[in-house]
Amino acid sequence: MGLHQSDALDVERIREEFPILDREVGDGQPLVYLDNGATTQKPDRVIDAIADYYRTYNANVHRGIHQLSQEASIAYEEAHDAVAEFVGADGREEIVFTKNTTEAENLVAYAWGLNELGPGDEVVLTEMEHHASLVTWQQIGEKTGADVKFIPVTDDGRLDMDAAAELVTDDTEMLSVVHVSNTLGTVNPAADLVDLAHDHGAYAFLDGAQAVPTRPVDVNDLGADFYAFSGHKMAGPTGIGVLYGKQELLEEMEPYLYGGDMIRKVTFEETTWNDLPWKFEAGTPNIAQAVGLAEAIEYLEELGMESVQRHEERLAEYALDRMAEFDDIEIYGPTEPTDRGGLVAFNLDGVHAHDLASIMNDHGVAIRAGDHCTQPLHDKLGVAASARASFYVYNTTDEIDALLEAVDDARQLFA
Ligand code: C6P
Repeated sequence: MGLHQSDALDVERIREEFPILDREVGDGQPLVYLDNGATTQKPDRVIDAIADYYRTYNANVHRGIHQLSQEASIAYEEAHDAVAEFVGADGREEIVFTKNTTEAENLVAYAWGLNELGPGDEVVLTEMEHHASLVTWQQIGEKTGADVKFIPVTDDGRLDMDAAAELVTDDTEMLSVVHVSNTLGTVNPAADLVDLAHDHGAYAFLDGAQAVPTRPVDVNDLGADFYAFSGHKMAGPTGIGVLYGKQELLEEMEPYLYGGDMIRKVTFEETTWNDLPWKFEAGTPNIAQAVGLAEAIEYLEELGMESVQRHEERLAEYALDRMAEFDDIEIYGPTEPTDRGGLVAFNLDGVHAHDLASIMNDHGVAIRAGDHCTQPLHDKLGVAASARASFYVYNTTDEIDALLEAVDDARQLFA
């Protein structure tokens, strides 16, 4: 059992592990960091693991027989094992390191979609997809002639599952769904959607960018064919993301990028591919970032992902309750905390989300304002932008109170 493993997270102790939380912003306000959906902060041990790699065993991987290269290669390969175990994959063969979730989406869209799709085929997405998936499949649709359809979002911010059952047909080749919406906070019924895809012979891709950092995820339990997430949203570094793919599918797929390390044998006439996952990891990879991600995973495992999820749910519930006290705050997404992730997007009557974020900033409160890379969803909601507070393991209810104080300030200023 890890140091922190218990029902509730020891937030005071956790905060000490994140050096950035000590800093002040503006004219001396303590930082209240509520922009974790965009990227989370990093604990000392992740920063140290990256520095230790550069200080003591920096070398390229899979290219040298000298000791440093061997040490770096082992750490890089073991990072794949750590990720595989964390998300319940069968082994490192199923874990491809990418730059981020976006690159993982593009990898499947290009390596699979471009080769397999054609006129008459359908790709089904949802109206709450992030641009990383929406724009990517839209482009693949344009290039291949495949139709791209969208499962509608209901007024209470959930997927219309009756419409989903109609939209997914035997012509559907891929169902790509966000596991936890970065705007509505909705936790989608991922396993049911995977089953729906499989009932029609389609593959299922889950975008887990907001899910893996905040709750236990087991790709085998979900049955997903592909699953993607980013290291930087889970206390790890930027520059590293993960594509999980079922081994047999990755074996069949063409590579996405060509070059060094992804090959087995090259002649002037032809090339054969390396084993998984290296077949999809061309060129010098993000070694330091892989080391940092493995450390972040160990850290989260010590906290316990069930405890992380409960903490997120408690904060979301508190924020929803507090915001519900005010008639001039419109909340997007499910208003009950069930099946909801730890983020709340909202608008204050008469105040543009950017102005609100700017007033928050004056209070030392960091939130995101804009369309959160879900423009079509915002169109559907009838707003150009929203403000979004998103929580992580170090956030407290006091910080949500600070957010509400800043909202009050904005209310007075714009009254
Ligand atoms: N959402 C947010 O503030 P990248 O940028 O590739 O690491 O992740 C893309 C991505 C894909 N899917 C979902 C559900 C996401 O939330 C994100 C990233 C950030 O909401 C930046 S737009």
